[in-house]
Amino acid sequence: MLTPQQQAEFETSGVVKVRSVFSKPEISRARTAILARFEALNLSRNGQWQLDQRPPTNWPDKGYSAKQIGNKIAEVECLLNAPPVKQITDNVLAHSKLDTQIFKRPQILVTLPNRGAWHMPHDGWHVDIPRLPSGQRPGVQIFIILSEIQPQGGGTLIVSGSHRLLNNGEFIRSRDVTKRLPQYSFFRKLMATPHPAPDQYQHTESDTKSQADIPLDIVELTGAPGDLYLMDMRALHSAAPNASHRPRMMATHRFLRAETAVEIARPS
Ligand SMILES: O=C(O)CCC(=O)C(=O)O
Repeated sequence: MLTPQQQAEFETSGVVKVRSVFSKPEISRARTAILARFEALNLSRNGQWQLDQRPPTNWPDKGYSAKQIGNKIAEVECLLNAPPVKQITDNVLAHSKLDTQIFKRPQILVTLPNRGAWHMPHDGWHVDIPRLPSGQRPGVQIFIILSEIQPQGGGTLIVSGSHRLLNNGEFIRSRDVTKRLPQYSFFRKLMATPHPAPDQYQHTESDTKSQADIPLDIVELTGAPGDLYLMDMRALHSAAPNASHRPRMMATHRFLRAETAVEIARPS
């Protein structure tokens, strides 16, 4: 499924986009099932959003709580279990046996429109697993786009290149990865408070090349329904405001190597 160029990009950046992985009917089934969950909150009807009466919320309020919607949706699980996803994960995880206990099921990522202009978040940057002594790629996270997402439309943000930092043969807890990254100026700027205004937010070349010539950049997950992104689970990432007029709809799942789960359970 991944071309040699996509594989090379994934190695270097820790994130790569694969277009048109799913058909319109496959995506439509998942969208309809998700929208049905929002009906009970009076936010959708007959498979369409009904947001006219609802004022936009202030970021980071996504407009509902994840508990109200739940994550157990067969039509979404069906996408994440589909053969192309298996081929891609096998490809980048060298056919490793996977753990299914730590991350049991996919997650729905919906952000209803937020009030005001888009801004780069300064908090909320995180990784979902520790850095591990083996330094192996621990797993990959798949993001599937379920509705058109334009720039500043709520797509997840990922720091490309960040998966190659702090692989020192040490066990570093997830929250300590976030605390340690600001030793590099790129992350100091990214997480600074107060944060620069969006038009002043710029990384210089020296910021992006600060560590062993590893290029760092922010990748915003945008695209068309059916597109997929693959992220190395060591990459720093964050949710982002949705400054558009339509809900951001994505589904995600984390594919963790079984060996990683063992390493997490018994850090050396
Ligand atoms: O895009 C989002 O809402 C956040 C995604 C995220 O942080 C994650 O998957 O860990």
